[in-house]
Amino acid sequence: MAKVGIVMGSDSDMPVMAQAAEVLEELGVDYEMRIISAHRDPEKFFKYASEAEAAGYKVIIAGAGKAAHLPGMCAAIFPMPVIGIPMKTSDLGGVDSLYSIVQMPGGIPVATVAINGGKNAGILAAKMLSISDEGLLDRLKAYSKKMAADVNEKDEKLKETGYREFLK
Ligand code: RP5
Repeated sequence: MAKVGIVMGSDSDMPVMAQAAEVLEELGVDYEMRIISAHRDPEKFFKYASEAEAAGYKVIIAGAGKAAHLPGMCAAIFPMPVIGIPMKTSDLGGVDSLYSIVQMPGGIPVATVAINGGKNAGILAAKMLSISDEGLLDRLKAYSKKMAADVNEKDEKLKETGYREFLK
């Protein structure tokens, strides 16, 4: 049963939402991905959010752009954590999406990541689930160690070669 629901307002959000899916796969977390627009198909959206707990989701990652109401409306209905991803937009650069998602009224939080922050949304969802999953916590620790090793490897290479060779 998928523990994370990944939902986006449009297929144009897919490249960013795929980053969340990829990191969840890497960490061995099951997810289910859907395209459901709160604005264009509100009835379907309401059904999705109302049935999400019974479907077994423990966290929802919701991404939207412009007047980005999808994450906030998920949080209004779903009783467990909702992570919001603001999409970069062509007219206002994603600040429109960011403000729409992050400025929730008291009582209905959305854990908002950076504009186009799909990867961090996936990691944050995994961290939430790791509170009650020791195996996942171990995989997250290994993921962090690998990141440190990767950056150290680059630093060693830079020290060895100098920046001109490094850039080649
Ligand atoms: C939102 O409107 C979507 O999340 C998307 O980011 C934005 C634009 O949608 P499209 O016009 O690209 O379908 O609902």
